[in-house]
Amino acid sequence: MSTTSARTSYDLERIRGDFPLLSSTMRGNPLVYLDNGATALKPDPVIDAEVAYLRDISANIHRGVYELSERATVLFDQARDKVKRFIGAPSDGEAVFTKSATEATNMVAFGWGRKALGPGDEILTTELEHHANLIPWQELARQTGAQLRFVELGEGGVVTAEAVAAALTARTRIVAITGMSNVTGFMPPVTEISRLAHDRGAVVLVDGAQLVSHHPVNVAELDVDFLAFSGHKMCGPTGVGVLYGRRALLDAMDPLLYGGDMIVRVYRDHADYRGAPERFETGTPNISGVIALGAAVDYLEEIGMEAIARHEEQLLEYALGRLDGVEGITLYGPRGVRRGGIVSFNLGQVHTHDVGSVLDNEGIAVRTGFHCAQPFMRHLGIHGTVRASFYLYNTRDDVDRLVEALGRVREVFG
Ligand code: C6P
Repeated sequence: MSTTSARTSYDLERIRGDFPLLSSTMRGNPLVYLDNGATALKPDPVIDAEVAYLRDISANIHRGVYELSERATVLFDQARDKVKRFIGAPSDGEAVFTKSATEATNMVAFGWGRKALGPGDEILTTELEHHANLIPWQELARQTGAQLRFVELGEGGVVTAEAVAAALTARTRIVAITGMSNVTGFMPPVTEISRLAHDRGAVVLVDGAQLVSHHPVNVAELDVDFLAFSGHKMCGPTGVGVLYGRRALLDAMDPLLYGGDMIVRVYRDHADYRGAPERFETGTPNISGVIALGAAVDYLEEIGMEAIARHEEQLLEYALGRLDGVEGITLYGPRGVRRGGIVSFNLGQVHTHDVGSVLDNEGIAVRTGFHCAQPFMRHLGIHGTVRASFYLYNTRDDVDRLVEALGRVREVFG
């Protein structure tokens, strides 16, 4: 098996051994999983942590005085500490468990935005965004009379600090921007953007759904006010996500849901609420998912996010080199800028779903279509792309299999 670097001690073979699905076959071929942008495969330690809770603990948190409930509470709280450490949350920052990155952006749009925005205020975003970081802002603008504005994109969908500076105004209340495009892997200069936004008195929300799983993230260094991400894209389970927020902002924010576990005292006609994060986590949370997310953090940290990012960078370079040589291919996304391990392309006039079907016949899983990013597709003047997205366990052999299979697409569709 090829590794992407002889210089690092990145043990690709061992890593691959941790993921049971990587030894499976699909349509009679060894699986090549290149849909990590949609969700990541899960390693044994994550699966084991979730199963161990379900089998050996099963109790609810924060409610019982008996041992099983205490064990569940300890593991749940430990998972929050791990997540906070993973993203470098400063002491005045909090990590709220949500069901997804989508829920996290909605919580900010409606919990914070409805109170903070009024007619004439501006929400600044980009056409690069996943719908999860666009539609909540469209809806917020509709409900508050605020205006949704867009940063002008550069060649290949680049967002520059200069373009953000040009779009910011004295009425900008929030800049909602992706940390990494799910279509091209492009990573906007978030630290500079935060500085520019803060200078104008705007807050910054970064959609970290792709960024957090693939790159070291430190919210204090990025100086962001909110960060939304999902557990399932970082080797954790589905149904659990995170909203990081500065405490002062979270304290000023309304929850989306109301009920048990978020309260201090309840009277007939009103209740006193707890502070963040509990105020935003009413009802029984996804306890097994949160605990397994904690295990995913441990797993990624043991390998090292720097090492994972380097591995993917090298793999991307290799993939771009190989794909550049495929006849009839159009590759999207900027070159020579910071990019995560995602490649989007079209092959001649062949429909993306047809490409995906041929690849599937070869055991290769990719995503096809508009990737929940229709405005960006429109910007590119296309209906969709074929997307191969890499993660810590992908190899050069995977890229070679992809390139080979694209040859089959050409044979089938001419
Ligand atoms: N993108 C993809 O294939 P959820 O579904 O809430 O876990 O994540 C939403 C989301 C938000 N932002 C970005 C940048 C994303 O990529 C995603 C999820 C998947 O690209 C599924 S549509």
